[in-house]
Amino acid sequence: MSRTLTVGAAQLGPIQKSHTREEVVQRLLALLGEAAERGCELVVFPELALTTFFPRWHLEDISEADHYYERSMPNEATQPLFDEARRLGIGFSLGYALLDDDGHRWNVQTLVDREGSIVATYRKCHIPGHEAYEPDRPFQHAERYYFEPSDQGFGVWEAFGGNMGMMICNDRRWPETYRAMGLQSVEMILCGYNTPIHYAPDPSQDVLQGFHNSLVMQAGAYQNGTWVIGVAKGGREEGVMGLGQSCIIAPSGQIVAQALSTDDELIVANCDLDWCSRYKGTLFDFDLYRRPELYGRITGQRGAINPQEGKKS
Ligand code: CDT
Repeated sequence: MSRTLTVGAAQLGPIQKSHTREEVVQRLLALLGEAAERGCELVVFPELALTTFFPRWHLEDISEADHYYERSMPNEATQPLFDEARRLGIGFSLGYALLDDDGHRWNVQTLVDREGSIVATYRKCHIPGHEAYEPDRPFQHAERYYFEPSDQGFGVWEAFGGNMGMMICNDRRWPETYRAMGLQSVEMILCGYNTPIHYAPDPSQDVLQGFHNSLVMQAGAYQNGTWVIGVAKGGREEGVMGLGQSCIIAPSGQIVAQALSTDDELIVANCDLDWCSRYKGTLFDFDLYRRPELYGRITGQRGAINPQEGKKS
């Protein structure tokens, strides 16, 4: 039986503060319709795909941001997306902010199968940016104020005929993200992102945003023998330019499709999940070649130490 999955990366252009959930869902539905015409079985939408990227503003009272969070999924605004996807027989993955019944705030991505059932909801593990207001920045990146880091880690789920994982934006920059899923035989990682071009702590990185984006996802795909589907919300949103460059990356590390615009744009690839075994069974045969007995620092330590510290010069 063929294990080729036709996947669409449904990049979004900007979502302004004034845009309603209903307007955004109409855009998602248009991309879903195009995906159906192009034969997709799974469509991946970006991180925080239902609202503007609100962590760019710091609000003294966090409850003033409550309207940016979903309280359940599906809900009234997103039910049409669930209904249409089910009617078309297409699965999808959607990023959004979740305020749960216990008052916890998560940055999540949900995977929905072709029958419309939720497979899993992943909580972002690496929360970038800062917590306190930083007046010198042209815009904030206060994700650490708005979201808790996941308490669940990295899962892999059997769905769509393969082993599926998820990660969200900044997670893609950390090799541990891919390896934690690689060790669970992941064959496809779905990743939504919002990456501002301007990085205030070190603006020399601005011109490298596109390079770093593909660098980390191509390396993660290759080193773990997995497909990676990276999907942006890009373009000028509330005056802040976001990176597009959504891409579909093969287990070889090669980019097989890439968005050309920073608008709503669907890119599609036929992803052969059996391609993964060519890497997992050879160069990256973990069982044969890994040296976990030497990797203790990776889980035992967070920050880097200086080996010279405490030593006599
Ligand atoms: N959304 C998100 O995680 N964005 C970060 C921006 C850099 S940290 C300010 C990213 O890693 O792309």
